[in-house]
Amino acid sequence: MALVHATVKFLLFIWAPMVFHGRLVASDAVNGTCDPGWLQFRDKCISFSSKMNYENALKYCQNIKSSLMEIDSVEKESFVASSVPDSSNVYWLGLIDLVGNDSINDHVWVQSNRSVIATGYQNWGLSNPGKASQRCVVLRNSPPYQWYDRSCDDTYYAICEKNSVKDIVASSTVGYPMSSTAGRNFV
Ligand SMILES: [Ca+2]
Repeated sequence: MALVHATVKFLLFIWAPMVFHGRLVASDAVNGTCDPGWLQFRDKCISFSSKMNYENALKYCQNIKSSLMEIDSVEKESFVASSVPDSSNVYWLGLIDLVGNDSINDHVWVQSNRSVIATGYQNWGLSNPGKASQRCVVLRNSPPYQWYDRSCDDTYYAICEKNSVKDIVASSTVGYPMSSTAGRNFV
């Protein structure tokens, strides 16, 4: 019995770090990683700017290899809402009214060129979008956080996002050594 116990203990000692390591690698392969200073939500990296008008917000995000935020799920919106530097501030989203008539159909996400209908998620504030002259859209904690149309000349904070970096080497090692013969031979 003592020998069995010792063997089990030895195997646990050897395998535990491998299992842990395996999960870490698998998680990174799915969601990737973000540069320092960027927040991570699933496979997206998120950053906030200083105050600027809409045109400059678009340029600001482009200059740091990103795009103005697209919100296509309540989970993503909840993450952003809980991550903003100041909940009393107002934040530009990457959503614009292409036509300028307040029709929901004409609101398009600049990052993906998808209409707000196509993404299947909307969270407009009461009576919004409500002014044809206001063709840009913000996320504002009214509360709760909802979407409001605003003049593109106004100055608010941009939310930029970009895809995470996925490590090709890490991806290729998923499953090792848990399912590999080499791993068993090693033990
Ligand atoms: Ca409008």
